[in-house]
Amino acid sequence: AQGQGQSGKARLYTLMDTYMKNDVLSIQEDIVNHVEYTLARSRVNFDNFEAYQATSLSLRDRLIERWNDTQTWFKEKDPKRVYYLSMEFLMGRSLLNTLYNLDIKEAYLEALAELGYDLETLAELERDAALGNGGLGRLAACFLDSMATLNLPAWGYGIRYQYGMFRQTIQNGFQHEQPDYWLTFGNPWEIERLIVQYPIKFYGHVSVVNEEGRQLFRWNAGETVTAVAYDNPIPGFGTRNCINLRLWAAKPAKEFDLEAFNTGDYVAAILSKQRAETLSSVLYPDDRTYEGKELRLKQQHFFVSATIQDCVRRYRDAHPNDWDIFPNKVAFQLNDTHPTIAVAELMRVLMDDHKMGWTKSWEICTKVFAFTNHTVLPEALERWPVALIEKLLPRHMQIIYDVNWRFLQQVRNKYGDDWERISRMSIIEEGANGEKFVRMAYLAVVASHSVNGVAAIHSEIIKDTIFKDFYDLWPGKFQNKTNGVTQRRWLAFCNPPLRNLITKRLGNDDWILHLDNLKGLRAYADDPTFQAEWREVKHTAKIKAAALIQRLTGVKVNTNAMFDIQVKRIHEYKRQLLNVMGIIYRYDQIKKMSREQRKDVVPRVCIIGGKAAPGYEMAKRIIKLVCAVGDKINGDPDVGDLLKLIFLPDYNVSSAEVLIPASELSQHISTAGTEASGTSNMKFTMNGSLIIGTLDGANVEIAEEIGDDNIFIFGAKAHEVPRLRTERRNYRPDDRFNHVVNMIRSGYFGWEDYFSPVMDAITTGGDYYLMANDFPAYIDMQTKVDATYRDQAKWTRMSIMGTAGSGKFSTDRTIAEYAHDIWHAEPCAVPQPGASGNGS
Ligand code: GPQ
Repeated sequence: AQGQGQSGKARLYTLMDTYMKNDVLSIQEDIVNHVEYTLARSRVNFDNFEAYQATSLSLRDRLIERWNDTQTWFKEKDPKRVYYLSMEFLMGRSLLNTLYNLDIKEAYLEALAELGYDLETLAELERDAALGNGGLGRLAACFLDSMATLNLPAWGYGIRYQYGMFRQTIQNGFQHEQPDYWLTFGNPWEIERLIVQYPIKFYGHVSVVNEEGRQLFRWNAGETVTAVAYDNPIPGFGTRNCINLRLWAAKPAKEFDLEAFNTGDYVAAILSKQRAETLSSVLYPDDRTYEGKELRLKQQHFFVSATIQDCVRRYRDAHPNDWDIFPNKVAFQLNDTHPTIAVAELMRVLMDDHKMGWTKSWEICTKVFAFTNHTVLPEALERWPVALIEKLLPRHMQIIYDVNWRFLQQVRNKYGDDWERISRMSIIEEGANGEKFVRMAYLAVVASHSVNGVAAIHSEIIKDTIFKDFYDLWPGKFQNKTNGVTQRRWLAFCNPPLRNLITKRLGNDDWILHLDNLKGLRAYADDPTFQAEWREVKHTAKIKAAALIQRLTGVKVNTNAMFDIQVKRIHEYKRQLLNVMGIIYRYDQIKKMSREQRKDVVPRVCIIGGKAAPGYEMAKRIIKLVCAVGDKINGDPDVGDLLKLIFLPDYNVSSAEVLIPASELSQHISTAGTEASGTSNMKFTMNGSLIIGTLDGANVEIAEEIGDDNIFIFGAKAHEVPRLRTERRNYRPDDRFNHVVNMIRSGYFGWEDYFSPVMDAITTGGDYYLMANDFPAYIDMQTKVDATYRDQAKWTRMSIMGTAGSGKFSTDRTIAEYAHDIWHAEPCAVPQPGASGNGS
């Protein structure tokens, strides 16, 4: 009877009130309807994978309701929008995250159980969405969760790669890369928007035309591809808001090349169009090394151009012919330099497509762009050859030259004819052999109103080093935004026993939205009952991780040993080598002990995991070294359960969700000044793992928050590193270090020829990452770790204090700071259904 007699809009709004129901029966109906009508399988006979698909599709329906309501609401309220531009979004799985964020996990669990399906089993069937390499991509994913949860009118924009991060297998101790064709069985979470399409231009040439007495530049492209939108709903926690991650896929352009058509080569004409799809097909698996590949630049322009067109279109729908308030309605955050071509693209759109003058266009640009830097490693800084940009994006190259010319005028006005400074600061770098490059980071700094680093120490370092001249010129542009992680995925959802224990002790689960509340646990840090429960929770997680280890490696580990974990991309600066060398030293010590002495050894399971970029030889050798040392130790009856070394293959978001809760000690041991922030350090701390680490990245702030006594800090400080590097020549390494080097060199673990470049790098090769320098402090600190572990009451206290002190490291805090200090954006919360008539 409800809504009877209504028609048109009124009737529609009434119908909108009948949202999908979340009782067990309705959920079951929705699932089996998808089995039958979407998957076209029989509703009385479907396997686990079909059950996973149908379950996900039924959840997607629920997400779509929220998505539609949210986007309708945003449209009506017209708040300032935030666009997070990133080449990478390392999302992982969505099933459990959606169930938890929508707070319908229990109902689904029961609904599925009654139908004869186990939710956990189904969840395991989902492929990770691994559209990212590591920290930078995972940060973007955590940001989306917090932006949705904080009700910000924000969207993510990126690329829908068909091949995500490669799958790593270990064969005979060597890394092998397998393609990750993650879409093989479809992706139930995305919404294909075939009507949201934009043309993306490449190559060709620029001509000047006169129109209405003005010079206009016209870019006649040589190649056009189409960008098609795929929307991925991102639900917030404890809110109805559901934001969007829009990923672009390349398709052939609609317009066919009639000339080729007419010459009779019809098939060839069509086949050449199919090549457009390769543009968005594969994620570059190199972490922090700039490669300079043309396809990579194409990918950058492809997703940026589609995004700028989409955002400008959205703005103009709301504000036709009024550019003045564009900066009040739009903010673009550049996730590292990868999307920096957006600066030239927006200038081009404003000047060439919308006939705006330079000054006004530039003013708009400098108000809407903000830039985040994620590394100071020189090999990561993008420098595109001018010749390449000129060929691929001729109009953009002109614009970049113009930007640079005007910028250098400004520098000259301030500093006079200081040619050295001018050439240092130039966006165009002139190489020794006359080759010219565009320094993308400088373009990003010049065009942005805000430049930030990702941890306090890192934000200081960029002001003193890579951006020093820019900081002198514009001190007010620079800020810090310390990274965070979402405590939903990384504590509440991946570690239910800990979630329950914390909630029980704090009396409520408000901490899932207000992580600072965890400090309430400090009062119980010494409480023996609470400590016992805390250890029990850890042990439960260790059992789960041990099962994963056994499944992936065949090795059975003792869950009463200390779980010591280092998982992250393999890179020399992260110093997995320091970890292995420490393990070799430990092994050698144990070997030399009497039976009696061995009784005092604290048993350890050392776990190292991470991928090496396929072309990074040194990193691959380090993986082989870990495996070779592991083989030796794990098969040695003298050692038994006292020490194990596991290389865990294919480290990814899903295995992190199992390993991090199980960790008791985790290693964050980069050479001080090299790790911009690190984010797994935050996840480990939240989950009660103690850190052994250097004063680098966010470790510095973690130590501040949890207290110096609750973390094992060792090694050179960032400000000492430059001097220590110059002193390498005369440095006499400690005997213990030399001994370990000799063991490796002499073939104790086999493969001595293969390992010799690794040993050369840290000895005769100059030891850039200061392995020899930090090794003694590292093993001494490991001795202290063992002593502390023997005192379980003390250890547990430190563990609790870590979790209790990790409130700062929520991306909710990080995102609130970005919104306030950089984006000047306000929350825009969708009313709950019924609250105010569905936003009608
Ligand atoms: N990071 Cl430049 C990446 O994961 N990939 C990259 O290409 C660059 C940086 C990391 C960085 O190494 C970590 O220290 C940060 O915690 C992370 O970005 C997020 O800021």
